[in-house]
Amino acid sequence: MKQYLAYTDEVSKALSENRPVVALESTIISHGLPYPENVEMAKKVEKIIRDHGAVPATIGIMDGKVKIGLTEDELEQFATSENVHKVSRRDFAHVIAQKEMGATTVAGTMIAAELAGIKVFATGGIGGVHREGEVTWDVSADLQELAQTNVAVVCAGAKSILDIGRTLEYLETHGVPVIGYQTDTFPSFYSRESQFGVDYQIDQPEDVVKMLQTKWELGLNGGAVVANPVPEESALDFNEMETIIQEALQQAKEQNITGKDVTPFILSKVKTLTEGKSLETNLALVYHNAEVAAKIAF
Ligand code: PSU
Ligand code: MN
Repeated sequence: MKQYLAYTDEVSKALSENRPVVALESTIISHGLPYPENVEMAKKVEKIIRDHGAVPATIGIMDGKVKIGLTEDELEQFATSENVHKVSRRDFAHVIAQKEMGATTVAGTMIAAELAGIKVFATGGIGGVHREGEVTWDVSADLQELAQTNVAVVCAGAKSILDIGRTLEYLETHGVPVIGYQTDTFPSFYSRESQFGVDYQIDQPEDVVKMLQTKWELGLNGGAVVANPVPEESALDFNEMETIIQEALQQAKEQNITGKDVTPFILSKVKTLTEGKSLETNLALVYHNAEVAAKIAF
């Protein structure tokens, strides 16, 4: 397995010295945000993690290797290249075998993080059960990865483009704990609230660590969701977002967008419909998640 992993010096040193490392995904760079905001985000997120005493490991696939940590030049390539696959579990082996470029989703990044021995991962929001998922069966592979892979994902909840209730049901069925970091409400990405609660509110990073260590020492495999609401000053109104999301979903339907194109399509429509406000919120919540993940990393 080791022959497929390639570390940057910074990450390899941190891991060998048992220092805290935070994994970061690359789908958000290649398919989640527009250029140049994507590369600015990628660099700033790494800086925030370093400023909070941990080492960032942005994960992506290139040259037949899973890169655990990317150089600035590689970040730029993920931000600008046209031919970057969106890599979830099912795509992982093919993209490595063909030596193509692959941006890892939450699921793909969790796989890589576990292989590298990284326990904490920061992102924007997880994928989930899509609205009308009972008809389309569109359920993100992120959920099944959380069911089986031992990595904690710090995120701003699940976007209300999804069916949040069914997403939480799926996680419950698969035994994935949903922790509210300093909140008892499951956040909906752009907003701090939703109609749903969390399983447990935990207020201190060291108590999140205790819970994760206990889970994994007990052999209870699988990940955990650490839901961290977007900072108040950057949050958008839940009801306003609902209207905009309805519109974006309608356009996706009319244009027959399916499969892995659904999430990027809706994100970009929401950005247009909010005149860029959603992009600012998206960046703010990613930065906040990076900070909290750096505090939790162990
Ligand atoms: N949420 C975001 N931005 C993103 C994604 C989710 O706010 O870019 C990406 C993540 O990489 C996530 C993926 O793992 O979308 C889920 O895609 P799908 O629904 O196709 O599984
Ligand atoms: Mn999907």
